Amino acid sequence: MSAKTGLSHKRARGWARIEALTCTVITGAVSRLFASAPVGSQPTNIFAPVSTPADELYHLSLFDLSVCAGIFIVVFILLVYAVMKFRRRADDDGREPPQIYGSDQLELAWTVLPILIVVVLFLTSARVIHTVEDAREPANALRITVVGHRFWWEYRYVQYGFVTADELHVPVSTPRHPWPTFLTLLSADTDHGWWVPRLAGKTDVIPNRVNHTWIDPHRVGLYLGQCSQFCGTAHAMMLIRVYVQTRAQFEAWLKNQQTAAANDPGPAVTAGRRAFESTACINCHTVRGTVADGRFGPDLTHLMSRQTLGSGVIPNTPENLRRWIQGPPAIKPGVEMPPMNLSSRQLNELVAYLETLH
Ligand code: HEC
Ligand SMILES: [Cu+2]
Repeated sequence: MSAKTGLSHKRARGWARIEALTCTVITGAVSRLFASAPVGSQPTNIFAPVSTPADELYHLSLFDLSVCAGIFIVVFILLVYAVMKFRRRADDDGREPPQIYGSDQLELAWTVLPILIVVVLFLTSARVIHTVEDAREPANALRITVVGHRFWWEYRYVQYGFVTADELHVPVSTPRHPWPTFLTLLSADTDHGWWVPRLAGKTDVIPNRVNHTWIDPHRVGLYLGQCSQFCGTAHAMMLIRVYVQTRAQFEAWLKNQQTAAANDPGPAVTAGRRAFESTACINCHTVRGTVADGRFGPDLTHLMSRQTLGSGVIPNTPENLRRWIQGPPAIKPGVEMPPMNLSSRQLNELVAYLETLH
């Protein structure tokens, strides 16, 4: 075998390997995207919007992606063509090829075309920003004030006079029965970001600044999100849960939230309530209808109506509740609630009391 054919064999094998690798990467990514759970059931999938602002962003990003893909394909084909056609040949004479300067046509093409593309991208983005930011708030809109805290979310239902935490409940909003939710976002301490990908884009939550966003979820379900601005140690555990309910479900939930705390008699519960009211819990937590009126931590009036504890970190079960009160940092490192050093009996009583807060 001559040296020359040996070289071209090697080159062919190299190409085959690159080709195989590219294929694996692309098919891997595509099957990742489509193979797992059906798109509709993925609670954070940015490619499955269920609310107008998220839908606008989705279509804009598809447009931007296809423009970029078009540019990529054209440039890549030209590049491959140039590499193949002008590669060094065996009979090359080693002299410098002719040098060409100044083609008005070429220079115009590669100046004007990119400018046009950028103008189109700018205008389409501006249109989406206008649709999302300047939407008129209808008179029947549900208005909620969101307050970001390190590392949990406070939700104030201003029209209904109650406060809850971590799990946002909103009604479904259909074209025939629109009932959108308009959010006013404030921060109690540092920068946070409210982001539920299937409902809307990110909105920064900044101290001393009032920001706004809105959602109109078309489909009932649970949609998940995440604080999107690094805000401290437990930032990654500052999760967001949005429960989109039918009108009837939502109204029943509203009615329950508006009531004061349950006052269940029974010796274990009474002892637990006394333990709660005589420890530092009440400096940080509110339970409406009791002396507890702290605002530093989540409102616990209807703690049992929540499915999770610690801003979506663990399921709300009696056992987890006990573990949480015993030592929150063991579950959520960096959390702002200190371990309370309670005796085992006090813990049991406290949990028995909290379990009555439906
Ligand atoms: C120094 C203030 C402070 C004290 C004292 C305190 N907590 Fe907390 N608590 C917090 C904060 C802040 C959170 C939110 C933690 C997070 O999710 O990041 C919290 C969260 C909780 C939660 C979870 C609520 C939810 O919706 O996820 C429960 C339950 C709870 N505290 C109960 C208690 C009990 C019971 C006591 C008294 C034994 C107590 N806390 C004392 C600040 C406090
Ligand atoms: Cu945060």
